[in-house]
Amino acid sequence: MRTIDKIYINGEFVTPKGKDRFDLISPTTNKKLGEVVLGNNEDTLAAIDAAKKAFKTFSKTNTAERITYLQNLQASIEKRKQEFIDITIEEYGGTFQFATVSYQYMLNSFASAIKLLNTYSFNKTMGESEVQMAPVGVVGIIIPWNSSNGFICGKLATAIAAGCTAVIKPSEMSAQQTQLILECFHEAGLPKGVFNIVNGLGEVVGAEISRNPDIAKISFTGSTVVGKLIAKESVNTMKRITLELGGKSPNIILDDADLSKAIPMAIAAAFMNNGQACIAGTRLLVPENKLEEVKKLVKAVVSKTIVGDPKNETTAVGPMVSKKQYERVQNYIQIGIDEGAEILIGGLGKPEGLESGNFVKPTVFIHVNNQMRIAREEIFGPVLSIITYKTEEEAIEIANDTTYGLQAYVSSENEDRAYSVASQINAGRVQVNILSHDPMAPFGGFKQSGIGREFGILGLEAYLEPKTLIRK
Ligand code: TXE
Repeated sequence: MRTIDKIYINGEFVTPKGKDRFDLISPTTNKKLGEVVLGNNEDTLAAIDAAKKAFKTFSKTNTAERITYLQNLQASIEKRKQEFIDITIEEYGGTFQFATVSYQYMLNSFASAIKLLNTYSFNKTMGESEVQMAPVGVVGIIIPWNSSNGFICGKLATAIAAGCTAVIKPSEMSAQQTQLILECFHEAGLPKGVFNIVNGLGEVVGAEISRNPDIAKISFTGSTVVGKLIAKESVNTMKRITLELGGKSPNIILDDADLSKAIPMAIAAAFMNNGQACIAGTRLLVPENKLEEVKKLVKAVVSKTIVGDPKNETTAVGPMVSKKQYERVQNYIQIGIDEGAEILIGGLGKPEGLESGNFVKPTVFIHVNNQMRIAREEIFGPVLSIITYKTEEEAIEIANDTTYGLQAYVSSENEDRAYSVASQINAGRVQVNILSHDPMAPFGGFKQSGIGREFGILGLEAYLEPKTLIRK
């Protein structure tokens, strides 16, 4: 049993003024792992004040200094790889495979921020004028539980590259993961107040960050519902906002695709991170005349998908993060049944022998139409809907018939054709015959999947304000 009873303000681990506690529960066993003491409003104000003071000097640092800080942060996490993997598995229920990828993502976030800084010019000439790209100010970073430290690194690396200071509010469910990264970052020797971390509830700590006039920008990853609340609150003080929200990503299998490659990739895209991924490919669009073949292959791949203890290196799908998330996914499976979709494999209840954790049977629905709730709403669990189409045009229409637009996938043996289809999909990123991530390219959503982009030059510029200097 472990109690996380410190938050991080102005370069020090301090006892929060808040007294409320939140239980940390293992998703694999549902046994209590420990507790976290939740910060309150006063704690949040203290963190914002520290970040505001630090901004005065940190905003004046030059590129070389910021590169050194980023290198130090990166080095601080390099030494503790195994601990990051272990804690992601224990506290979040991420599989060993996911925890390993997630750790690499953390390192890559710093590497790509350093790479950007090596070429980016904060002084530009536009027209007859000089344009200075100035750091926007104190940034509020609000993140969820589904890749906690990955999100902290991605957002903090960019904030620091831009010369901003930050107040970070992770999910209360990720307190042990937060504690580990804090111990590392503390050793990196950054000036006091450059980053501050307050554990706490969204409606307390997150809400204060959203309304506080000293926060200039918010970078948020989470649900569309909370993204809208943050956007409404932020507009009162004209904060800049980057919102990375939900998705209902289509995966178009074109009629010339090699199904022996495309289907295993589709299952991996749907069930990645136990299905708790904003980019999960949850709508599989297949040519009507290939349905029988697709059904056979999907059944074969899913029945071999190993569900179970996330520690096991071969496990592909671990438990849902919480009982609440398990129930949410069960509820959606019931909705699918009630709507008249048919279960090809999986279904309600827990897999045999895994009753003690929040395990869900990886579930695939057929006979889904795109108007059903299981095809329109983000489930955030290992649930895939197969939808058939007759023509390429219809496939594109179905793909785009969604309120979301974060990611899409296309499979075809003909790259040019796949590219042409990809270019007609309204999504921030389309993966053609691959599952990958490019930390130098922008990432973010069309429509209700968010506002703005992270990563690459556009991601960096979201933390900068252009200042035009017109001289005689
Ligand atoms: O996310 P929330 P939850 C989706 C997914 C999931 C559902 C609920 O469908 O089932 O959201 O998950 C903070 N002001 N995604 O409830 O609530 C909160 O404390 C300011 C998609 O965990 O969006 C946490 O730190 N902040 C997603 C963060 O917002 C507030 C990832 C995200 O929590 C707040 C996770 C408020 N009023 C869930 N209320 C993705 N796109 O990857 C809460 N928060």
